[in-house]
Amino acid sequence: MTSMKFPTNFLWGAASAAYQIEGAWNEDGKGESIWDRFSHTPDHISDKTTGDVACDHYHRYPEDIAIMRKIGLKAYRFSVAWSRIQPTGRGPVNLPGLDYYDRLTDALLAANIEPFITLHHWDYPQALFDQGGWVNRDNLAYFADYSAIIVKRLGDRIRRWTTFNEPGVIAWNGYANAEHAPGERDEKKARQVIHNLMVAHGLAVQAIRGVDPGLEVGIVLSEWGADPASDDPADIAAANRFWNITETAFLHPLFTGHYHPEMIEAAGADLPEIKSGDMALISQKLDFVGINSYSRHVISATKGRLEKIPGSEYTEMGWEVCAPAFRRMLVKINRDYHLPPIYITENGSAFVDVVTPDGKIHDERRLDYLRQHFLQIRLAMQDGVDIRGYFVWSLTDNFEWAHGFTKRFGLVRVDYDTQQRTIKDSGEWYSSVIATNSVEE
Ligand code: IFM
Repeated sequence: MTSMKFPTNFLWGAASAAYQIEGAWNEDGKGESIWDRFSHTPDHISDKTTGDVACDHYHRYPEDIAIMRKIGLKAYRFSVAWSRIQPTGRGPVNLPGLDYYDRLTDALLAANIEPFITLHHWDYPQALFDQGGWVNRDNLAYFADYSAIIVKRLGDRIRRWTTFNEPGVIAWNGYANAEHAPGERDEKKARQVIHNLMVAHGLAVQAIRGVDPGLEVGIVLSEWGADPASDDPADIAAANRFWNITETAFLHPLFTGHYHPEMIEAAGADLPEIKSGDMALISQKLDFVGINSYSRHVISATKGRLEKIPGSEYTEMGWEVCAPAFRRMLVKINRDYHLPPIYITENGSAFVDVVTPDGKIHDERRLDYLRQHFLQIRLAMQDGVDIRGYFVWSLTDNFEWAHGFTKRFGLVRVDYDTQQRTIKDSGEWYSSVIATNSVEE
């Protein structure tokens, strides 16, 4: 068996997000977020659970960091819950909330694990939503104010900063199809939210650099490949159109300074209001970009996006396992947009896990998913894509948004009754990948 070696400084990590793991939803002065409100409202979450306790990471982070250390993680990506810092999304700082992230940061550094921070991973303060949320342009500057507060406190210890996680999901799932908080169904609003999030990103980049110009700043985008269903020119054209309208909706404005003409055409009368100066703000130079990717889209000219490809394997999320598409997508976005260094900020898979009588979780399918994707990343690097690190989604099983606790993505199993953590086989295997800095082919 041969193995593929990774560069010495490759940053192997795992990722998480505040609402999905922290719990402590109303402790130490934290304000309500739209996800608190959404999960507390009947019929929004498939298993009728909430993130009130989740993995209780807020209290158990020392134990979780000990697990990270055991696995050998070099970096840990986490997000900050805005309403812990400013309970209503603006105004005075809630010091106990800020202190929590300070302790978390110090504990990570003490374990020799680099903290990699996301300023906003969907848990928007409810009070700001009540004032119009991301649709209201007047609210955008609050995100920059909040960002500056965190940077002032943690910027001396955290080097890499990202503004938003997957802004497309905030806009479409939150404002257009009501699958996520805040549960709106208005496509026109969603299009304005897309633009406003980009403006808020630009303001936050300025705010972060205003505090410390030496920090590295980026954003995290969800990018899935878009493959044609066949070689038929009509399918190829449909896949290209899908790509230009959805998958590059953020890459295009961020890295070219304008929206893709096909996206503008698709928006029609729902085109968002764009003010003078917005596009320059949006397309400020970034130090890196975070890419989250799990699968690919397959597009047919006649049937649209195909749900099932015969012969393909699917995860519990209903997402096709297709690692070669990961490499193709990375090569394409890098070629088309001349990207700065890339971190794979999320990649992973949900499968049903079985605890065997020996107490172990032999999650071969997750392990194999990771192995295949690591190899494709390495090949993409050989193709010339500058990939500096990789974060498995996720360190632990956690609250998978509208699916509640029914989908398990973790390298580490969480028993939600006892909060007991068990490293799965995939976690043990990841540990050996990190230790040898290589993956067997
Ligand atoms: O759990 C989510 C995460 O919060 C954002 N990216 C996709 C993951 C899996 O659905």
